[in-house]
Amino acid sequence: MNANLFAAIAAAFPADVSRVAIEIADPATGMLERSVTWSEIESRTAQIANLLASLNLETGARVAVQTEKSVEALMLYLAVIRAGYVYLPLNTAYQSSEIEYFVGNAEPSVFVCAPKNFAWTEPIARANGVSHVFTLDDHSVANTGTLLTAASAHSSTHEIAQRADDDLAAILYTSGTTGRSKGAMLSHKNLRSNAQTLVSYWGWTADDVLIHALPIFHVHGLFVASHCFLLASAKLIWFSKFDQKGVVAQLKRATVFMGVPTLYVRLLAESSLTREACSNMRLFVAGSAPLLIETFNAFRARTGHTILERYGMSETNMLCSNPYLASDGERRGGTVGFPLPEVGVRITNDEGKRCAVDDIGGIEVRGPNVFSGYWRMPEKTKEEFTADGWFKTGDVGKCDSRGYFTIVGRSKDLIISGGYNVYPAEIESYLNEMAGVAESAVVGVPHPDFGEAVVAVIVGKSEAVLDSGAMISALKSQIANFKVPKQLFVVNELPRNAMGKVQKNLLREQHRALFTRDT
Ligand code: MCA
Ligand code: AMP
Repeated sequence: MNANLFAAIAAAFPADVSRVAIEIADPATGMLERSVTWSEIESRTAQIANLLASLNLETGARVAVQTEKSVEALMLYLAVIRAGYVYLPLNTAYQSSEIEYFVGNAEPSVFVCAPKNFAWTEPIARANGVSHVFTLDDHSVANTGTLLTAASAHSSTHEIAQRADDDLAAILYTSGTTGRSKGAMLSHKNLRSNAQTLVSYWGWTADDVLIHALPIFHVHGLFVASHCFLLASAKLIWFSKFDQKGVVAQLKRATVFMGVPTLYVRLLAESSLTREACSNMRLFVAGSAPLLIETFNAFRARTGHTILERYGMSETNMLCSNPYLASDGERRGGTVGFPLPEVGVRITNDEGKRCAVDDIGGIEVRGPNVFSGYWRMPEKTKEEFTADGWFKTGDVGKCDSRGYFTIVGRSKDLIISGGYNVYPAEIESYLNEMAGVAESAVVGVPHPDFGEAVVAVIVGKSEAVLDSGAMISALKSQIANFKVPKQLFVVNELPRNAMGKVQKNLLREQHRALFTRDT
């Protein structure tokens, strides 16, 4: 048997491959612009896979990709898997120092960028030993760029590369509480088993139509959404960018939607979101960040639909989900439901012993969904697994007597803003490097749109005159825009406890109402 994830995808193709697989919508209006059939998925991924094969890359070679969201970029992902190489997606917001790190650390053989970024990313790639640099344009200028030009010279039939369960399929970088990002190594089995579980647990069929409005450089949009549609041979309505008006305009034709909580907050702000608009829908899925109970309740009141909240991580794919079928239980707001079939989830105390019902502890997971380790970081990998093989998520939670899991916090110092992770230590390291800065503390505070927003508190060196606006502008040129603090305060000193540790809880409390009227 070929354990290549693409073999499972190809086996699920519909008998009639002339059927439309993807309809591409104009993000703002929702009007459909063009479509892609299953046979085009087959031929386009084959051509790109043949191009990659012609480059004579070593086994396990990484293909790093930083392009705008487009169906062509999805084809590239599938082609990399198909050809048996390792896909490395990069957030489109990353700046040069971030790209430099990822390329330097992962040592990809191929780098694919947006043409508009070629001038600055190509030198970084070449300096880090990348042999092949291609461009791939976005949705607005589809089918352009050197990647597709080169691929068009190749055959549109391709034999799927033979891969074993544990062979690497993707590396997803996830930041560390201290130090730099770590590459989570995901195998064909990790991705395939999780996708098959979700297709069955969430009741997918070939009649489903999924609105895809998430970015495709993270687990949620790249794996959960895309794999479910592919393995169910369903249909996608493709948005290159989320826009609430455009999405609501297409809801009537769709059956499934997936979003981070910010997308639900924005949908609720749209008056055209009504029961009627959702009358064809069967499932709304939320995850990647906590869904506020207010959002959960407001959505149910407005649409009659109960959002299914689930819980995942780059290292583990999806681990918990509220039930889909009423016979399995109700969907409970504020919880992430039950461990998925075949996935083990437990709560442990500081001594590593299982907690009693309702007791709070660390969330640990094991199963076919769990990654094998961090790329070239064996020590870090060892630290994150227990002696008996469970992965320590860094999330803190509890399990009630009916088996529902609730995430109550995080032991990792992490901010999740609009579904993107921001590690305070990383932002602090940039701030601390700036002229005149003695020290800094970065915290997340409630934000009505993004859930949490990044705020920085700075202490200047004596005599230094700090300009918070200039510091924010400087950060914007260095790091991805979603990581840049929305506000920056200059203070005389940071609050510290008796041990000298900065009391971030006091800073969070002090700035709690910065973006909300709630005091
Ligand atoms: C954009 N901005 C943000 C964010 N996004 N600020 C904070 N947090 C954000 N998430 C800022 C930009 O910096 C910019 O600021 C301004 O908003 C406009 O940028 P733009 O890109 O136009 O914003 P947008 O299109 O409105 O994007 C908001 C968004 C997007 C649609 C909510 O952030 C998004 O798609 N989030 C989803 C992320 C996701 O897929 N996460 C899944 C991770 P300025 O103008 O000052 O420059 S997977 C995961 O977590 C696990 C495994 C799981 O369980 O799924
Ligand atoms: P990432 O590093 O992007 O994979 O983010 C994974 C983290 O997102 C998890 O460790 C959780 O802290 C958080 N997360 C994912 N889903 C949920 C959820 N439904 N509720 C709360 N937090 C979540």
